[in-house]
Amino acid sequence: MNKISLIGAGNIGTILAYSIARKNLGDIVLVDVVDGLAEGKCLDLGQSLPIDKLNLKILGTDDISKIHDSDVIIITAGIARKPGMSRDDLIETNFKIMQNIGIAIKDFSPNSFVICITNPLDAMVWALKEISGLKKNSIIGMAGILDSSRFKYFLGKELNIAFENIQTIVLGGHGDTMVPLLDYTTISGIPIKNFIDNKRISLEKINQIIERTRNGGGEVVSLLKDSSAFYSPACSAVEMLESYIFDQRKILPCSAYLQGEYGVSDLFVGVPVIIGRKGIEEIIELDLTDDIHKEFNKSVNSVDNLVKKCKKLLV
Ligand code: TXD
Repeated sequence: MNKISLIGAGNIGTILAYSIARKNLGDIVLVDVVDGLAEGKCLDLGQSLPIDKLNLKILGTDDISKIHDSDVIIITAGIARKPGMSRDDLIETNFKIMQNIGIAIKDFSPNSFVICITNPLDAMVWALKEISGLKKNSIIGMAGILDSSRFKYFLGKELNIAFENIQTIVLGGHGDTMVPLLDYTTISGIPIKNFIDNKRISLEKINQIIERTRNGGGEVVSLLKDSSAFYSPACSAVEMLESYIFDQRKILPCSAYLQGEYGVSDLFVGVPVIIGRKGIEEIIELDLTDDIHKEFNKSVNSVDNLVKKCKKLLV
């Protein structure tokens, strides 16, 4: 069985542990700094195993050294947004947490495939790579699958078409500057342009959906008040996890370390990648129109500004 360590036993970590157990994806180590939190949740989760005839090993602990020799590590440790907060407001607190975790990965589990979820995502995954020393194909950020799924959800509801028929990609940083790609949006292989030309949906409505996608996280936070989204982020990370452990080689929009691709260097930015058992096996470069490239570059700049803050915190 794969060893899957989850660092952070909060909202997303809990759904991750439950989903991984139900899918029997591997033995689970759940880590949290709050006394008894991971232990209590794992005791309860363990007691559900006999009901579904599952026999995986589950350990809840506050001792991060238990992540040793993990096949996969998924990180949700950190504070989440409250209403009125931007993802960027989390940077100082969550950077310090990434520092501690990066050192632990380096010391106890340097050969893992690491999926970071903690916000501000593109900056936190950059910090983790910097501190842990992981190779660029072994560390990735989860955001684009969630953002693309939000776009598919709103579009599917508007068109009254099955979500599974909608293909799309969201590029760029995980924030208000993310770039949903209409040119690469199809419904059962039919370009979305056909639906606009046939007046099944207006461009104005699509732009409203793009805006709602950009604010998708904030909309949930404003309703929940003291937490942010957790079901859809957890499901997004599980899709990445399965592509890795089963060597599915799926093309997925994820935050990956770029070294010249899309004209970007030394930053993690949301782009289409192939995830297989070797980790990030390929970064796929798309042709972008000048307008979209401008939007993409704006998003890259917002990531770069956050990474600059991390570089100052590093010293
Ligand atoms: O698409 C995306 N990437 C985003 C990510 C989607 C939604 C949420 N996004 C971010 O994920 C969110 O802004 C947070 O930064 C993380 C985790 O969100 P979650 O909702 O799970 O936060 P919680 O419920 O506050 O859980 C965080 C847990 C909490 O139990 C802390 O005690 C624990 O992290 N924590 C730690 N665990 C281990 N080690 C350390 N150092 C640590 N510090 C805090």
